[in-house]
Amino acid sequence: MTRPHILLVNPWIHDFAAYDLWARPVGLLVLASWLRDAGWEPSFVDCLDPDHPKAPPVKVRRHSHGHFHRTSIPVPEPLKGTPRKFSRYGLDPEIVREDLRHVHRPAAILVTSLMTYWYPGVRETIEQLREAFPQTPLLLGGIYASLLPEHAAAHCRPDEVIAGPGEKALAHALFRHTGIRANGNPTSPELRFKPALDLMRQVRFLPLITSRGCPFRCVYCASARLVPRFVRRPASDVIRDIEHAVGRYDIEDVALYDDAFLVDSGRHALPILEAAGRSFPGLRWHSPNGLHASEITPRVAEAMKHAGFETIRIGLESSSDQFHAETGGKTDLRSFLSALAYLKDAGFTRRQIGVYLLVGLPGQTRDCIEDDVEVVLQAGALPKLAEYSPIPQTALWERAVQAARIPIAEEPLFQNCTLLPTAPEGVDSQFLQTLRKRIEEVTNSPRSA
Ligand code: B12
Repeated sequence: MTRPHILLVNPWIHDFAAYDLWARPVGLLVLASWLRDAGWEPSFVDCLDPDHPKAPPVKVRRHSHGHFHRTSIPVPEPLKGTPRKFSRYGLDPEIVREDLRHVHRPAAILVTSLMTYWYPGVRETIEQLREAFPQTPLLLGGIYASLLPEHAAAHCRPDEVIAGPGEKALAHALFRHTGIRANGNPTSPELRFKPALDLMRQVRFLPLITSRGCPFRCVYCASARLVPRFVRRPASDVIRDIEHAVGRYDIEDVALYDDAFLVDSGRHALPILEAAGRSFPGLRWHSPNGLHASEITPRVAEAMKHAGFETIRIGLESSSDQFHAETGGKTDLRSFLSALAYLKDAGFTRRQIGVYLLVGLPGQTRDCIEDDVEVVLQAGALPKLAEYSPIPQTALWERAVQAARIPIAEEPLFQNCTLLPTAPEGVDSQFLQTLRKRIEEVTNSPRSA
């Protein structure tokens, strides 16, 4: 019997700015593995594909990250007046249209989504898919669909919105829409972590996910809403997957997608990193997503160095202990400073240790932000200002709605971090530019280690 065909689609991004910081649609590719196991034949169209032969070549930076191809498009109505250019990131629509003409008619289409404020790209993608396959059931899932399911149903008009981790709900939904029953176990832990990398045109780096969710409940973050139970893959399986990927693809870089890679490191990250250091000496590791400072011990720092960590990002968010006590307690200043000392002892340089600082939170003053930057600079690391995006369904959401200058609850485009929607007077792009200049001056100075 031939396997039923299912088309998986990674949509365009519409935004002021987007950068391919090891960004791949891991959620969608994880579903592809499961679908394969359940008897389907998945194919994949990536509107962001940096390796499409018809797209202008993208400049790939050191360590396999790079720019997306982009085209200027009009600023959406609600954002009119924002003095910044707006773009569609990814392939030109004609290229995608042409590719869709060559896709064998699928029994169902799955579209993923990421940032809530990227929904216009999702909508455009769905419109194109409807043109190509008007009769085919189309299901929308992913982060935007999970955080704003009603908005997604009304504005993107899929046949169904599926919120949350897709595996379980998808089996039922596919049966309802196609009459095809999936076999296999949709929640098999083995498959929840295994993106079907072979569906990508080129595997430039390994997107690695070793755990889902996070045991912390920070008020500004949606991780626990998106994945209610923190689950981890056995370290030995992670190592086996890396081995497999290294054997099959020409890769030198690993990008971690975990929210809480280092938590309980003795049983998880340490065995992974120590085995990686022994078995894959040339591999470079990157964590564009923040790591937990409190989990960095001297042994963890050593293991990170030995494994080949190159890009470390720590989620400090604020240097104030009061802030941490009030928002989730994932770290405090003392733990952060110890972590930095251990990382430095292990041989990491300032440039390798970026420290995320949240800026634009409701009620956060300029003084607080300046203090945070100084603390990180003094400690010998690289401050990375991360503009706060208010996220529906998080504990901080109601406060953000109250504090916002623009109606973030009515229009997800206003949740875009670039707009600093909840920042108090004075915390604006000019202020951030001044801070970034100061950071550059200090970190570029010859005395900076
Ligand atoms: C990795 C990651 C990144 C990566 C890149 C991600 C990428 N692929 O492009 C990096 C580090 C670059 C990044 C950056 C940012 N991120 Co981010 N990121 C994440 C993270 C940690 C994981 C996403 C992921 O891949 N998960 C793993 C896969 C397996 O899960 P998944 O995609 O959700 O897929 C599952 C389900 O959703 C579902 N599913 C998915 N697709 C489909 C489709 C169908 C049809 C179905 C049925 C189901 C389904 O099934 C999948 C399997 O279970 C999430 C937090 C989280 N836990 O989700 C934040 C998150 C998405 N990021 C967030 C934010 C705020 C940001 C930044 C704005 C931070 C900042 N201020 O700088 C930037 C902006 C990026 C930009 N402008 O370019 C927010 C979202 C905000 C919002 N308003 O929507 C999140 C939710 C974190 C948070 N703070 O709560 N991010």
